[in-house]
Amino acid sequence: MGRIFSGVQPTGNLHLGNYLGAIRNFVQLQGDYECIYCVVDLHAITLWQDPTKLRAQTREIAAAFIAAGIDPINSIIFNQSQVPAHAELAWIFNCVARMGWLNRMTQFKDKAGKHRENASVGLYVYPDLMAADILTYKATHVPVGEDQKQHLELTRDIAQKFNNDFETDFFPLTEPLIFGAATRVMSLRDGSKKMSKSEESDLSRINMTDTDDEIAKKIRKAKTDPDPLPGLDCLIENGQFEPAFERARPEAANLISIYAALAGVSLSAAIGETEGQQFSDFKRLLTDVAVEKLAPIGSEMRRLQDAPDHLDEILRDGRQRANAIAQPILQDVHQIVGFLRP
Ligand code: AQP
Repeated sequence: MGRIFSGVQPTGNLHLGNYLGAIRNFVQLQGDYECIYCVVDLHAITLWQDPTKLRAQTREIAAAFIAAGIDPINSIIFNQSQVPAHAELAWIFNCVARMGWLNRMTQFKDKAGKHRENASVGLYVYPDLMAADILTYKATHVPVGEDQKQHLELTRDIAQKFNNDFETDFFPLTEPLIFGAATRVMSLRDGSKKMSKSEESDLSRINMTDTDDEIAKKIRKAKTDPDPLPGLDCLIENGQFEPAFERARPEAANLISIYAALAGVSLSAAIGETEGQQFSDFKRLLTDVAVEKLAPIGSEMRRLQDAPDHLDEILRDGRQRANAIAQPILQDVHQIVGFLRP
């Protein structure tokens, strides 16, 4: 049985993109893999976080995992800072990864923007910590959204270089698992930008804890174009959108993908159902399915967050189980690198 590792940052505003691109897939993979799901609080502080909010946001992600259907008995749920192996292995990987590799990371460029000199060093070496998260457990597969593909490639480069440098085959070359009808959910206000927790406008995203009315309002206000919904000629053979169509009508492509993903149908089935509709009608359909699928998760999240002691107990149990896997692997790494054990 392969081993899955993946994480979500407790940076607030958990949204539909995080759910469709990642968390929903985490749920599906249980049973076929040994699953380790982490609230990556060390990653969160690469951008400043208010300490009180960080604690609440950490519990929010744990609640989302459970509310979405991750079983904390079979899968491991914990927060990253409680397993020291992540930070220790990240340091070793800081010494394996090359500056040139990190300079190519688009997420750093996007997040640091014009203020590169002012960005934290942590934000720059974020991908090394992500490689450590995964390889601390020798995970074989990592379910992520499309935006994390480049970091997964870097994880493989780090594993390969470590193995070459120390003439070993210790670390696996981890495979990304990017699947589902919405691997890259875009902003509701601008179809060229990804839906994101840090986007200022709350209208740009559907949060997992939004009420039915908020979901309906955000979909009603979502940006569209003047044309009716497209027919099947906007798809290519593999069932994906024609790139030229996506470039010309990014908002239409995004809303149809969200509808297909939430309704659990293929893009071609969604298009077959909605071809020629006006956006006003389609938005009603989309609202119904979004409320039907998301409202129960949101209300279960709120219920769980009202019992923080129970969530903390789950995280404590997860931490012990995660440590039990990570520590022996880290000891082997110490041995390979040549650290003296007293
Ligand atoms: N828009 C998205 N569409 C599909 N998948 C997405 N993910 C994030 N945004 C989308 C996936 O969600 C998982 C957890 O993401 P994260 O918490 O580590 O942070 P992120 O990738 O930086 O996502 P955000 O939500 O956009 O946060 P900010 O605004 O802080 O950058 C990952 O598997 C990610 O691929």
